[in-house]
Amino acid sequence: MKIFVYHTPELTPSDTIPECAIAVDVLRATSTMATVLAAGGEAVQVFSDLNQLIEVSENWPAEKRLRAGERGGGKVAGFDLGNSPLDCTEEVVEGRRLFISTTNGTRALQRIQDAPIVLTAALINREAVVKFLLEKQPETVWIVGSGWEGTFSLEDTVCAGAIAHSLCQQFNASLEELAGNDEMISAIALYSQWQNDLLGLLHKASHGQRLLRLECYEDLKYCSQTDILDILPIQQEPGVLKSYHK
Ligand code: 3SL
Repeated sequence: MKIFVYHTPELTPSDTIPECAIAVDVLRATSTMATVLAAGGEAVQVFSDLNQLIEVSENWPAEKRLRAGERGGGKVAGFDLGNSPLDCTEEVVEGRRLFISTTNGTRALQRIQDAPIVLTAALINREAVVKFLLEKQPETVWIVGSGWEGTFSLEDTVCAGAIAHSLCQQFNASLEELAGNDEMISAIALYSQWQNDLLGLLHKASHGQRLLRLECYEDLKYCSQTDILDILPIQQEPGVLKSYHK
């Protein structure tokens, strides 16, 4: 297995596709997706365009759908939800499909949606992702950070490092054996430095600061936890993610 880390979707090569691609948006899209499926959501369907989301979800029974829209960290007017994982309780999401559009996370997913295996990862479901990779052993894995409008984000790269770090340990493999690019090694270095204070790192991150200005302190706290959900969102058809079962 070779693991490649890309800090943003824009940095992924356009002439090849990996066997397995993983989208990461710790703050907060992929944390929300894992939370929705863990709380019994039927599926998560992602859109980059808000109008298209409304159009497609119109064909779904109203009591079985939820529309979530985020722009600039805030909830889009007229939508049921914004992008806070804390709003996705069992009571709200059970048996329903979440139609969601966010600034960066949904764009990252769309960039990788042609890979044979597409997963989403966050710190909260990191180990579920690692378990899957150990079981399937895909030859090439891309871990793609969503970043913020094309730029690097600490929280996505630290999550990529958390996944790669656990894989190295559990494979009992050296960095050179697993590293597909230098970014993978630097992601592990970032994780190694911050693994005991991930909330501290999220507070320093520029998007963490943006969310703190929007009073989303509890979201940062929730998203900074590691391995609390044994759930793996996996793409079933382009743009539609369900929970993986063996
Ligand atoms: O950029 C995204 O996709 C979002 O996750 C951003 S936010 O955390 O909802 O502001």
